[in-house]
Amino acid sequence: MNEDFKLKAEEHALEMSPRESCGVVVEGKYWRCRNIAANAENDFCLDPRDYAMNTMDSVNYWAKHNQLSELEIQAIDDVVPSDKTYVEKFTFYRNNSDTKVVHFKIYNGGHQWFGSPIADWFLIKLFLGKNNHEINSNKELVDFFLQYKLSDFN
Ligand SMILES: [Ca+2]
Repeated sequence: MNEDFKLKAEEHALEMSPRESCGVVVEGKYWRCRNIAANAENDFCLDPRDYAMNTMDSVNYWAKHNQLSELEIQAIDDVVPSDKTYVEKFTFYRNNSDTKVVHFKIYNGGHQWFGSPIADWFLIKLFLGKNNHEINSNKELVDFFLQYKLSDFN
């Protein structure tokens, strides 16, 4: 096992002393995190902004975790060009397996619940960005999970 992460953690601890240092180890690599504890000399609290993965890192993590070696990228028809957003569907899969990781990438979209009529309200769009009308988040989630049975996870 690679012990490099221990050296990186020790190095970080020495730099931060007398404050507590903190970090996470992901796949053998040490990632520094900020300590946001009120009493950082005796306690630690990881800043969640430091260990949250961006969207594609998260998608790739779950694809790798599930050993999904194949990727299909499907452009969804832009049937509502007036919303100024469009979609690509990324499906990670493996032959001879029902396991999938599906990601809908909305280009120019906001931080929205896509397809919701409420997401078109002026103030919602003002604060959260553009809605998309090629997909409906509710429908995609339900359709995805209906492919599986609870007994699949025993
Ligand atoms: Ca569109």
